[in-house]
Amino acid sequence: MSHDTFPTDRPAVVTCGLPYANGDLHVGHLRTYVSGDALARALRRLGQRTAFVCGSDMHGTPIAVNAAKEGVSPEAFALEYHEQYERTFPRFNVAFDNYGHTHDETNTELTREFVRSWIDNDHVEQKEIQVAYDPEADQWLPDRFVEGTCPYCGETARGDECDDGCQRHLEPGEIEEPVSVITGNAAEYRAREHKFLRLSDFQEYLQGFIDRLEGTENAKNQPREWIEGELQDLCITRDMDWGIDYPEGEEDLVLYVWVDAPIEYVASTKQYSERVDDFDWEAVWKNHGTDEEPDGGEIVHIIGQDIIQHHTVFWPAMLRGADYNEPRAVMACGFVNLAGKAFSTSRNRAVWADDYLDAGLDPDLFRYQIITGSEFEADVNFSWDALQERVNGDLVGTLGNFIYRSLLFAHRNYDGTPDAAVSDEVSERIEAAIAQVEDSVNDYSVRGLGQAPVELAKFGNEYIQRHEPWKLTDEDPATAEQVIRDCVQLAKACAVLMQPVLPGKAADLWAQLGEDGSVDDVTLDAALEAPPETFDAPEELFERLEDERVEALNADLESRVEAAESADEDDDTDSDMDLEPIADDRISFDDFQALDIRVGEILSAEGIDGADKLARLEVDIGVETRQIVAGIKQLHDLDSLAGKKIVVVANLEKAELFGVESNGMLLAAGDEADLLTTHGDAVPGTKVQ
Ligand code: B3M
Ligand code: ZN
Repeated sequence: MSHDTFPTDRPAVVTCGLPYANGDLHVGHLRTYVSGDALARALRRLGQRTAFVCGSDMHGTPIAVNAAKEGVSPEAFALEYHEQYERTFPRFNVAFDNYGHTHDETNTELTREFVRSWIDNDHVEQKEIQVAYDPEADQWLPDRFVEGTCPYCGETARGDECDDGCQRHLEPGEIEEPVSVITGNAAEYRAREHKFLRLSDFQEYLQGFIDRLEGTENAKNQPREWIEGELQDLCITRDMDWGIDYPEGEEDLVLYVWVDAPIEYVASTKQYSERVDDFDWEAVWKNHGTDEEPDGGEIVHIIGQDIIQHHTVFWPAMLRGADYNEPRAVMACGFVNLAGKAFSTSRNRAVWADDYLDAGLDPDLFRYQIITGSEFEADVNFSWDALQERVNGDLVGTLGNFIYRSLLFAHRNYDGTPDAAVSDEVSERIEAAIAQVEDSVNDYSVRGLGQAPVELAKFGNEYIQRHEPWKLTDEDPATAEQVIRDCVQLAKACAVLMQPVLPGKAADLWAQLGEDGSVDDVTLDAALEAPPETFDAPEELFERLEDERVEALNADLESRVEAAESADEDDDTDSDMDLEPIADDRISFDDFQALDIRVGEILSAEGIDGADKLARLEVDIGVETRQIVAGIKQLHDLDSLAGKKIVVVANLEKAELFGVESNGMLLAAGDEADLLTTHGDAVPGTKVQ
């Protein structure tokens, strides 16, 4: 089945992955929220009835652990962050129709109903499994209370996910060599009864589902491997106090956080439809189709790429098992880096949401930069320099410049919109821009939503330049009127088209045009409707971000990072005791000689999309150029690596990492991957011995 093109006559729900109520938000976290907001707004501009909902994720082990550290209850701890997020999102013009949380009554009730339906539909079974246990703390160790080795890839992993390695979800009992994070002792495995959602019941259904699913390529393709393989049952209960109690009697069990979290998408929609007259949550969420092909409203999930499995395997099975509709699309975004390197909240290497706002910067500037900085699926870089480039180029130089010069000319010479008809050329160009927005929505490209108005303004600037109306006011007043009439129409079209990504600025422009009502309420056709006859003198919509300002913002960030790093180094000197002992086994000189170690020079380095840590390097090792994959993506500014000398093991067996061949290994020291280099003039290819 293929879906009807947007807009459809069915209600839509757009959701964003729920933030864990577990810490301050930085601008990297905001990518999915501003993108979801832009998509929801664009759907409405297309005339699609759309609810945009989200909520805070209040449960799970990280919150329980952090609350305990602060000596407060998990509920009080999580509520404080929930309230903070509720205040922060609107300040970035992220306008949820409803923002709830997973611990509220609506979600608690609905979650229990879901579980009861699974039980009634015979999808739940009880099994004895091995669960990690800390005998000293006398406590079960669910999820992040235990760390160990991933059975699939051998990386260090936490109890329920291998977030440093293969990114797989891990079931209780799977992690090898388990260690308790409470005492640091080796954990024991003990037998325990738990409840499972039998995912194998949904195997065939999920295969059909994944063929119907729309969204980004990563979300459509990555799950195939899981869905086509044997589906493991999902353990839906945990030995914990904090969470939603398992509904049927078992008092010492709560539901796994990933059970109640996505159900909040439904609960939040329900809360919204209880507040308004014209939105029926059941029309969207309940299944109005068949068992094999559920149907209802249009559900679009916007998430980070690390939770694709949860949204394309577990969640559709959970919905199907309770006779609910299925997602139409899942959009999964790449990582956000800060000036080429990963955000690190522990090192304070972050631009916090409040830092951005406290700097007095307009939220729309950030929205535009992060949305147009790359395709949604790819990694994107945030930096003050990148922001400056977008603001001074696209927003001030193109969009703002075109609108201001057009409206100023119109106001001065005609007191508003000149009395003439819009030319065919301009109305066709506006129609093309409208089509670009419609296509971007249907292609799930939020980037296209940001580009459409700026490209239209670029056309406008060329159009003005081509006709030079300032020369015509005396010589050929009719043509001058015609040209300016076109420009005012283009400016109005820009207001309508920029509303999804730049909603605050679109509202300002709407007011400058003397329009009644709100640009939030119009559809794309308004781009072709006549602007008011008169309007006041315009004001510049955007201000340049000056170099001094950017330098100050950069200096601020750098000093913060340096302060955190030197605190870290102090810690390191204290922890000499942590150094690993020298290996007992001595190797022979011949063994060492067997290694072919060479000086190399990095020619280029780029992150591997979809891989958290991996980068692909082209390295000149004298005799040839090698492609090497290394886990340095988050640890180095990849753009600055070209030209650096490194040391490479050249005769290591080839390996394939994330589908990319690695032909050699670079040498680096420690957790920060401090790259080994040379200090003299050894040229690439020189043997290290
Ligand atoms: N709270 C955050 C994450 O894993 C998690 C998302 C829940 S979405 C239903 O990215
Ligand atoms: Zn793994």
